[in-house]
Amino acid sequence: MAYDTNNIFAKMLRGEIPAIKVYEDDHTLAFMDIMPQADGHTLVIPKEEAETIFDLSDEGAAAWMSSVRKVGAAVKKAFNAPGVVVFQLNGKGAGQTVPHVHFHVIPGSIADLRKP
Ligand code: DGP
Repeated sequence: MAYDTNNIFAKMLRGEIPAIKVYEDDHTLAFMDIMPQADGHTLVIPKEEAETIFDLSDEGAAAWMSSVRKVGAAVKKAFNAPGVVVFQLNGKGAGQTVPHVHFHVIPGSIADLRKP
Protein backbone atom coordinates (compact mmCIF):
# COMPACT_ATOMS: atom_id res chain seq x y z
CA MET A 1 0.00 0.00 0.00
CA ALA A 2 1.16 3.55 -0.66
CA TYR A 3 2.81 5.27 2.29
CA ASP A 4 0.49 7.81 3.97
CA THR A 5 2.61 10.97 4.30
CA ASN A 6 0.03 12.43 6.69
CA ASN A 7 0.41 9.76 9.37
CA ILE A 8 1.22 11.09 12.84
CA PHE A 9 4.84 9.89 12.89
CA ALA A 10 5.53 11.42 9.45
CA LYS A 11 4.23 14.73 10.83
CA MET A 12 6.50 14.29 13.83
CA LEU A 13 9.50 13.69 11.60
CA ARG A 14 8.68 16.92 9.71
CA GLY A 15 8.38 18.82 13.00
CA GLU A 16 4.69 19.56 12.44
CA ILE A 17 3.60 18.06 15.76
CA PRO A 18 5.58 17.85 19.00
CA ALA A 19 7.43 14.81 20.31
CA ILE A 20 9.43 14.13 23.45
CA LYS A 21 12.59 13.06 21.64
CA VAL A 22 15.10 10.88 23.44
CA TYR A 23 17.44 9.97 20.57
CA GLU A 24 17.96 11.07 16.98
CA ASP A 25 20.50 10.45 14.24
CA ASP A 26 20.53 10.80 10.44
CA HIS A 27 18.38 7.69 9.92
CA THR A 28 16.23 7.23 13.04
CA LEU A 29 14.25 8.99 15.75
CA ALA A 30 13.19 7.78 19.22
CA PHE A 31 10.50 9.47 21.32
CA MET A 32 8.22 8.76 24.26
CA ASP A 33 4.97 6.91 23.53
CA ILE A 34 1.88 9.06 24.25
CA MET A 35 -0.02 6.03 25.63
CA PRO A 36 2.72 4.23 27.57
CA GLN A 37 2.18 0.60 28.50
CA ALA A 38 4.80 1.10 31.23
CA ASP A 39 6.98 3.99 32.42
CA GLY A 40 9.74 4.62 29.89
CA HIS A 41 7.77 3.25 26.91
CA THR A 42 9.71 4.56 23.92
CA LEU A 43 9.10 4.27 20.17
CA VAL A 44 11.97 4.02 17.69
CA ILE A 45 11.30 4.78 14.02
CA PRO A 46 13.34 4.91 10.83
CA LYS A 47 13.20 8.22 8.96
CA GLU A 48 12.68 6.30 5.72
CA GLU A 49 9.05 6.26 4.55
CA ALA A 50 7.92 2.71 5.35
CA GLU A 51 4.64 1.40 6.71
CA THR A 52 5.93 -2.06 7.68
CA ILE A 53 9.23 -3.96 7.84
CA PHE A 54 8.48 -5.23 4.34
CA ASP A 55 8.65 -1.68 2.90
CA LEU A 56 11.98 -0.78 4.51
CA SER A 57 15.38 -1.02 2.80
CA ASP A 58 18.01 -3.36 4.27
CA GLU A 59 20.16 -0.31 5.07
CA GLY A 60 17.25 1.41 6.80
CA ALA A 61 16.48 -1.73 8.77
CA ALA A 62 20.11 -2.04 9.91
CA ALA A 63 20.28 1.60 11.06
CA TRP A 64 16.92 1.21 12.82
CA MET A 65 18.02 -1.92 14.72
CA SER A 66 21.24 -0.20 15.71
CA SER A 67 19.18 2.60 17.30
CA VAL A 68 16.80 0.12 18.96
CA ARG A 69 19.81 -1.50 20.64
CA LYS A 70 21.15 1.87 21.85
CA VAL A 71 17.75 3.06 23.11
CA GLY A 72 16.97 -0.34 24.65
CA ALA A 73 20.21 -0.31 26.63
CA ALA A 74 19.62 3.30 27.71
CA VAL A 75 16.05 2.77 28.97
CA LYS A 76 17.05 -0.42 30.76
CA LYS A 77 19.75 1.50 32.60
CA ALA A 78 17.60 4.61 33.21
CA PHE A 79 14.79 2.58 34.78
CA ASN A 80 17.08 0.06 36.47
CA ALA A 81 14.92 -2.59 34.76
CA PRO A 82 15.52 -6.36 34.90
CA GLY A 83 14.90 -6.59 31.14
CA VAL A 84 13.54 -4.76 28.10
CA VAL A 85 10.53 -5.68 25.94
CA VAL A 86 11.04 -4.90 22.21
CA PHE A 87 8.27 -5.56 19.71
CA GLN A 88 6.61 -4.20 16.61
CA LEU A 89 3.46 -4.84 14.54
CA ASN A 90 3.03 -5.02 10.76
CA GLY A 91 -0.32 -4.09 9.26
CA LYS A 92 -3.78 -3.40 10.61
CA GLY A 93 -4.33 -7.16 10.72
CA ALA A 94 -1.56 -7.38 13.32
CA GLY A 95 -2.99 -4.49 15.32
CA GLN A 96 -0.73 -1.73 13.95
CA THR A 97 -2.44 1.63 14.44
CA VAL A 98 0.12 4.14 13.12
CA PRO A 99 1.18 3.32 9.53
CA HIS A 100 4.86 4.25 9.92
CA VAL A 101 6.93 1.29 11.05
CA HIS A 102 8.03 1.49 14.70
CA PHE A 103 9.57 -0.58 17.45
CA HIS A 104 8.13 -0.38 20.96
CA VAL A 105 10.95 -0.40 23.53
CA ILE A 106 9.67 -0.88 27.06
CA PRO A 107 11.79 -1.34 30.19
CA GLY A 108 10.64 -4.15 32.47
CA SER A 109 8.79 -7.42 32.00
CA ILE A 110 6.04 -8.31 29.52
CA ALA A 111 4.08 -9.52 32.55
CA ASP A 112 3.89 -5.93 33.87
CA LEU A 113 2.65 -4.14 30.72
CA ARG A 114 -0.54 -2.10 30.92
CA LYS A 115 -3.14 -2.84 28.24
CA PRO A 116 -2.71 -0.50 25.23
P1 DGP B 1 0.96 0.39 17.27
O1 DGP B 1 -0.35 -0.05 17.88
O2 DGP B 1 2.01 -0.69 17.33
O3 DGP B 1 0.77 0.97 15.88
O4 DGP B 1 1.49 1.55 18.21
C1 DGP B 1 1.26 2.90 18.01
C2 DGP B 1 1.76 3.62 19.23
O5 DGP B 1 1.86 5.00 18.91
C3 DGP B 1 0.85 3.52 20.45
O6 DGP B 1 1.55 2.90 21.52
C4 DGP B 1 0.50 4.94 20.79
C5 DGP B 1 1.52 5.76 20.03
N1 DGP B 1 1.04 7.04 19.55
C6 DGP B 1 -0.09 7.26 18.80
N2 DGP B 1 -0.20 8.58 18.52
C7 DGP B 1 0.88 9.17 19.08
C8 DGP B 1 1.30 10.53 19.14
O7 DGP B 1 0.69 11.46 18.62
N3 DGP B 1 2.47 10.77 19.82
C9 DGP B 1 3.19 9.77 20.43
N4 DGP B 1 4.31 10.12 21.05
N5 DGP B 1 2.81 8.49 20.38
C10 DGP B 1 1.66 8.20 19.73
